[in-house]
Amino acid sequence: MNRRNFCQAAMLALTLLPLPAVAAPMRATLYKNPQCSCCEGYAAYLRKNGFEVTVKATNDLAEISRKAGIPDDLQGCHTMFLDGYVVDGHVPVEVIRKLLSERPAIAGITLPGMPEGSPGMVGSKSGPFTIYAVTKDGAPPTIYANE
Ligand SMILES: [Cu+2]
Repeated sequence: MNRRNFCQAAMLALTLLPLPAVAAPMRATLYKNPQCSCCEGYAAYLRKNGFEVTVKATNDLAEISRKAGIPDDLQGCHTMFLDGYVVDGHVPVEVIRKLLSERPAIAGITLPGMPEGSPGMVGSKSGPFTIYAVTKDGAPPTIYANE
């Protein structure tokens, strides 16, 4: 086998190798107000949990959330899109994983406001967080998880 053929054989072997068992990181795009720093804290939290997060600063956050199906009174401080869903606010990663494995027929989930002690926020948690499921068909939000 000359060197060139060896190279081709090696390349072929590489292509035929099974894909690594480790899943590719989940990609997410997070929109936030330019001044928001707890939003960066939340992005860092997700990265630590294996997500690949692109942060985009915008002055139209409320509009982006509304279009994604989040009612005004349930908006969190940032709006993230991943795998066909919207995830609004400081939602714990366990609840995102639940969403991605259950894949319900909803637009997404939201943790309204900026509760103390939630991922990316300072302070200590005083009770379970209520995370709502929202749809785009005008149906009232329902409780998706208490975490
Ligand atoms: Cu925040």
